[in-house]
Amino acid sequence: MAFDKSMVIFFLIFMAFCRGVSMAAVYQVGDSAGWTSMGQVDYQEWAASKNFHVGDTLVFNYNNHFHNVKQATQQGFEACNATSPITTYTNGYDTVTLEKLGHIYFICGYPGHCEAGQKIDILVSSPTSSLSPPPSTQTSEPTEPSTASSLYFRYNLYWTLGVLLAFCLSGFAY
Ligand SMILES: [Cu+2]
Repeated sequence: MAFDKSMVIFFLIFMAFCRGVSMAAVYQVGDSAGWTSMGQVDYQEWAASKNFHVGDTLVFNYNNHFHNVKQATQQGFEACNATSPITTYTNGYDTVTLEKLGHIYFICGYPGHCEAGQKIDILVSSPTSSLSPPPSTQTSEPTEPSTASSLYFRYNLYWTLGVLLAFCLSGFAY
């Protein structure tokens, strides 16, 4: 069973790596409308329609004569207070990589823009593994598995590895 356990661990690392490489997404905030105060985009609705994960990238596309991007605290976000931002971006085409789980808040620092709705609350969640069966439940089963079930488990593991490998490779193809 030790061999199987090490395989499982390898597997989880492999999967995390694979997902990290092939599943990282780039989102242009507000899609084609970009980062604007003109009311074309409901940023809360936009954010709610996405699933953000660690490693994903946000792109803020805007005219930097009229807007900027300030990463705010939750209080700053709620009060539209841009006086003490965590980070300020002013390029007009700013990319922000989501580095940790939880909420990350952005507002526009120009007067009235945040109040007009140019603010966004991004919730970064951990990826849900929809493809793999949970290997931990199998390994935590009582000891003394019969030879048959052990063989079956190992066979299953290789099969799953093959499927995942194919999945990852197909991910790279896009
Ligand atoms: Cu603005």
